[in-house]
Amino acid sequence: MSDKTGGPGDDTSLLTKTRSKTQRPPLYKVMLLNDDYTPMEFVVHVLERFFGLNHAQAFEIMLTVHKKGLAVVGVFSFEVAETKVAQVMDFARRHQHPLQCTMEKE
Ligand code: TYC
Repeated sequence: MSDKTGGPGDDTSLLTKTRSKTQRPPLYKVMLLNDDYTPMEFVVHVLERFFGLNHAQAFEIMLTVHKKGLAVVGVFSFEVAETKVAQVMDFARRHQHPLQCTMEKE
């Protein structure tokens, strides 16, 4: 019997599958910027409080920012990164320190 039923295999376009690579959600680097006024202890406290670092890790990253001008403090999903930046900026503002925290797509 001829295959004119409109069933599978009748239309060649149905055989063209779009191959889509598995999509990973984009990640965002959260960075701390150096300035001349924010006390070192305050920065260490911020890193412990908002990024879950222990004192030694926090001190090391603070020193990297102090010496190099900036450092990545963590990599997160967009929403988590946005929340961390907002928390740090708000905490710094409330303590009247000019500390800056930014995020950038990885
Ligand atoms: N440079 C500051 C000082 O000498 C310390 C500092 C470190 C400030 C890291 C901001 O993100 C920063 N007091």
